[in-house]
Amino acid sequence: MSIAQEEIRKFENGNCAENAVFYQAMEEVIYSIAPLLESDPIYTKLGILDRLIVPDRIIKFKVTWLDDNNNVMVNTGYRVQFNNALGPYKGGLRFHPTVNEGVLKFLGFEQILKNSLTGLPIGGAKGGSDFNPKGKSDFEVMKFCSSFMTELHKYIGARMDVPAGDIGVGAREIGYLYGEYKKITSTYEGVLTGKPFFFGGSLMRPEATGYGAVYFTETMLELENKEPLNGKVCTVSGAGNVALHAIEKLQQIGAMVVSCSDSHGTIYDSRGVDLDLLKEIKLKKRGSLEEYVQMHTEAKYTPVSEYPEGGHAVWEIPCYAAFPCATQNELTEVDAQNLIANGCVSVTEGANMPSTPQAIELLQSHKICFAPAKAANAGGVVVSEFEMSQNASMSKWSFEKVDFKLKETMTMICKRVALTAKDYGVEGNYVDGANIAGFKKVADAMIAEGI
Ligand code: NDP
Ligand code: 2IT
Repeated sequence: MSIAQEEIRKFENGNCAENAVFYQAMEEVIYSIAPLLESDPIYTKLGILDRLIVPDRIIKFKVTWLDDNNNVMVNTGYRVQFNNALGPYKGGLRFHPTVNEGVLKFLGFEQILKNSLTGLPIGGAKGGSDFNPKGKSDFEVMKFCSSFMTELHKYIGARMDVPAGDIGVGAREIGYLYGEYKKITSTYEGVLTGKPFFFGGSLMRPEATGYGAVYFTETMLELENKEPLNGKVCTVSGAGNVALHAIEKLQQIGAMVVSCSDSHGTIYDSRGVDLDLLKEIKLKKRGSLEEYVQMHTEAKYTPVSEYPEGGHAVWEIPCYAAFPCATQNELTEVDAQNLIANGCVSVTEGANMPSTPQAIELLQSHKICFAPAKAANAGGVVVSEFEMSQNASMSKWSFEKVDFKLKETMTMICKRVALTAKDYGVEGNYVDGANIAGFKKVADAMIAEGI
């Protein structure tokens, strides 16, 4: 029995709850790439899949720090270095209480194929901690980040492994992590991306994932002969880095965004959401969306406790295009049924794996244009790689240059995914197209580099 079969057998036996999301991600890829494996026996002969699904290494460490009351706090830190066939390990850090090895393996595995799709020289990794930044003072976040980097710095480097942000890790955390790295190593190098602009960050890195998801959707709708987003009602979930910048770009191109959500509830504002207020509440004050309805009393706030059975309030809102941008498995079969019933035409995954397999199957069977995360949200890591290039050459690119190259890259990824799907007899299936195209490039590199 191959490792892949063995892994799936374990999953089917329900032995490894912690790894459920990793198996979910892996199973989708295994089904998608079947036509490729059948068409060329070299991949099976050289055990590429079995080698790809096992990370090169998992680093797990203790993080101790003092809170503001001088209590000793202990968290667990991780870095999953999955595959560096195409370039240095690359992928974000997530700070969230739900982080464990399984979550980071799912994210790291997706990242290998995502980074491959960009055509840029970057391998796949992910890391993070079960540390919860919510409710912590800036000083506590700084102390945690310093302690986290005290251990992590041993395993990263500008040409070895370059972490970035993800849920719970933005410019503030990257700044503290970078400060500690410099203190320990005395080197100013592009070892982290997503840095604030004034000490080595790239312009447009904060906007990149959200903007990129919209660029991808524009190309997909054009390729699928659907009407463009201009003037259309769109729904977005999440209210963090990805969601707010997706909203920003959608508004810039003339779409009407009527929703957003956080871990406590959902906003529906039929006149279009007030982005400045959302940024004030979520980015500046790190508050709850409930505050939005205090300023806009005509908007509706639905707390999580009132969500439909098995579903989410945000996907009950009629829309032309939906953008799940919060977290994994936030769009279920119930949600997909609601989107279909309300005439939705396209779903773009801004978050990583936000749709359940059942939801994807249902959406695709109803011919909804479906843009999978590893292709549609690649804009963040694309601009991260631009940041690495700028750091390596000690240069600064203009906003216009980064935006132009981001749009060009997202358009290229979309077309390549669509073409690959067509070549392998699954035209219009962007999930299979992304998995085949992403896998093939890494697999060919692994073959060329030997066992
Ligand atoms: P942020 O931490 O900036 O924002 C996350 C948002 O999602 C917040 O609004 C948060 O609510 C909400 N959220 C998080 N967990 C849950 C949950 N369990 N249930 C409901 N809502 C939740 O993260 P990002 O915007 O950076 O990341 C969002 C998604 O995009 C993730 O899947 C991430 O992996 C993915 N991604 C991020 C990239 C990046 O460059 N940052 C690049 C590519 C993908 P609250 O405010 O209440 O915490
Ligand atoms: O999921 C992702 O692509 C990210 N969190 C961004 C990774 C990066 O290295 O910029």
